[in-house]
Amino acid sequence: MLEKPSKFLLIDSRTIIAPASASGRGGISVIRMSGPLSKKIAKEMCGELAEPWRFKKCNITSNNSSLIDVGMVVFFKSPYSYTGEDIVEFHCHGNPMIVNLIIENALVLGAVVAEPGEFTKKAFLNDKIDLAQAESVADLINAQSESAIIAANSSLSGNFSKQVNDILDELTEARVFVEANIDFPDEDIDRAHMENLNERLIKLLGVVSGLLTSVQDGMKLREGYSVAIVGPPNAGKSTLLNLLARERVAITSDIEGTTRDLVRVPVNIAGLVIEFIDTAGIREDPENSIEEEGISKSKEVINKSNITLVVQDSTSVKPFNVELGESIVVMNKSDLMKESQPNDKNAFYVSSVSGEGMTELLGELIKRLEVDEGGETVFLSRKRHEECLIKGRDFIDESLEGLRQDLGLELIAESLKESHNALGEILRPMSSDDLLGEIFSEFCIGK
Ligand SMILES: Nc1nc2c(ncn2[C@@H]2O[C@H](COP(=O)(O)OP(=O)(O)O)[C@@H](O)[C@H]2O)c(=O)[nH]1
Ligand SMILES: [Mg+2]
Repeated sequence: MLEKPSKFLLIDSRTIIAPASASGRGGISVIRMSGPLSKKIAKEMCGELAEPWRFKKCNITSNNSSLIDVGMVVFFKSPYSYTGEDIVEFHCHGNPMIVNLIIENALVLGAVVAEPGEFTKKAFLNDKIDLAQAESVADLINAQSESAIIAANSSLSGNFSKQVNDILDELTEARVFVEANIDFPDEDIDRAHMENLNERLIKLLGVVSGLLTSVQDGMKLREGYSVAIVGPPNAGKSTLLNLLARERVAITSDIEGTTRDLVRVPVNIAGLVIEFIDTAGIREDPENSIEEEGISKSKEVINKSNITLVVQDSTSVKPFNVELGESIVVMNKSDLMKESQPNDKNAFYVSSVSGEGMTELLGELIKRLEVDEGGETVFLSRKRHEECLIKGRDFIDESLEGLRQDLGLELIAESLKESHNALGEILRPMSSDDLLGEIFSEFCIGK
């Protein structure tokens, strides 16, 4: 028998409250309260509320009836609210003291301070959103580029979840067929049906693998890109970094070995956040152990970066025998070049002093880094999603192998069940409190 998917039952009597807007002074601050006591507490502080989902201008008073603020108050009636519970929002003047007074009064009347991410956790537990969507709420708040915002919104609106759900539906159908035939002897099972199962599983394997690729792109977009700047000493790596950062973040000089520590600068280019990492120059015979350490750090950075810019002084190219992954050769100091000097067709000639050639270099960089920007398949994703998809894919593969080797339907049913469980975990983990704790603890308070 197929087991029913596990479903959380939310028995939560906590009425939680927290500021929903960032702390500090501003035009307006928003405080959010969710739970069974929300309406009652709000009435005690503000008098009669307007009908649900309508703002009402209210006197917000403390428990000894003194006026804290005149603000707008709105009631979201369960189940049509973010958390699925009764929610009240106070929109008050943007003063942290006012925010604190409103919260303190609500606490006296029975509310408790919300934990980080608790509103979204309630939304998840009440089935308003699945776990991948809940994760995308945090990603949207933390997004640092337009691409990341678009991708987080894509996940939040359920594009990623829908693809996972479609795979789960397909797996359910396959499982129903397999389980229904388990008790029949082999010769009674329609061969055409078995072939059809085989074809469907091959197709499904392709779909899961495709989604895995999108997820891996989404992980890169979420984590941001990093580009290592390496090359021989004095090639102008730090000068190039300063030009990219539009400020003097790294010390430059014509003394070799000036840069020893890594200098990291996030730069927003064409809607992507790219962290450039300037490194110590690498040469064959470092003069002392400090420099040696800088060089070994550079090698580590090369391994962790998405792409490496290998910077050379175009007027005096030095040997640079370091193992590189994806890389672009940058011939720097083009302003000092004499016309007769040979042109390396595969390199990008720039001047970190005048900025000449930078547009072409950055164009190439973006082209090489680019994921499917703005495409509908882009969503922000995490290692967790990747792990579930890999597991799910491998179990489908195992079931296909079972079919090939005629291992019997019990084993195939078991593989399909494992695949279903692994992929289901993306949207709704079976029972892992630790996982939920880990995911929601990275949220800010009030979300
Ligand atoms: N003319 C010219 N000088 C440059 C250029 N880039 C760097 N330099 C100079 O080359 C020297 C070494 O630069 P630096 O950035 O410290 O090199 P690094 O060791 O690779 O980090 C400094 O004196 C810079 O002013 C460039 O594009 N044109
Ligand atoms: Mg340097």
